Amino acid sequence: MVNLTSDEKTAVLALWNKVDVEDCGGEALGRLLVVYPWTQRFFESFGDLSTPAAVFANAKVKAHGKKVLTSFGEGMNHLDNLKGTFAKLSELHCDKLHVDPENFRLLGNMLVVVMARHFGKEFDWHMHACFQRVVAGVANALAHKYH
Ligand code: HNI
Repeated sequence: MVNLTSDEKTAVLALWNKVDVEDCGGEALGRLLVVYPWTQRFFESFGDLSTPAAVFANAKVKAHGKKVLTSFGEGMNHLDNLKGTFAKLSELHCDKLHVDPENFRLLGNMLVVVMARHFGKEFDWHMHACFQRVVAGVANALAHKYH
């Protein structure tokens, strides 16, 4: 559940529909790996992540960022049922991938930064507040099945 009015949901979705998931996904995941370098340990198979330039040029980072944001986008269409939407992925990240759920929050923060950079003034304080609630809701949903 994300606490947004129906007008806010409409506005957030309208902005989301302009997001290029490949571009923004690669940038958000890339920023996560650069700003919080300990997150690189989940992506040892991705090859060279040794410098910011290497991270942002890495095709596997781009491809995985696209996958993650595409999945995030599914959540955008189910803002009233995020826990159900992300239940299977929550189990996967917990049981198989062993990703600490704090990382979902860190990635959410990076996504907010990327949205602000891409949309500039269109990403105003109100949109920012709404979007912050969305990323927190997705992070909660992904953490929900952890035990
Ligand atoms: Ni995440 C795989 C969605 C955050 C580490 N992740 C996936 C897949 C999806 C996905 C979809 C592919 C699943 C499959 O193969 O069936 N991840 C999401 C979403 C978020 C998220 C929606 C948050 C918005 N994942 C994170 C974070 C990390 C993370 C923050 C670690 C820092 N994810 C992984 C790893 C894999 C993964 C590792 C497996 C990658 C691979 O292909 O080997």
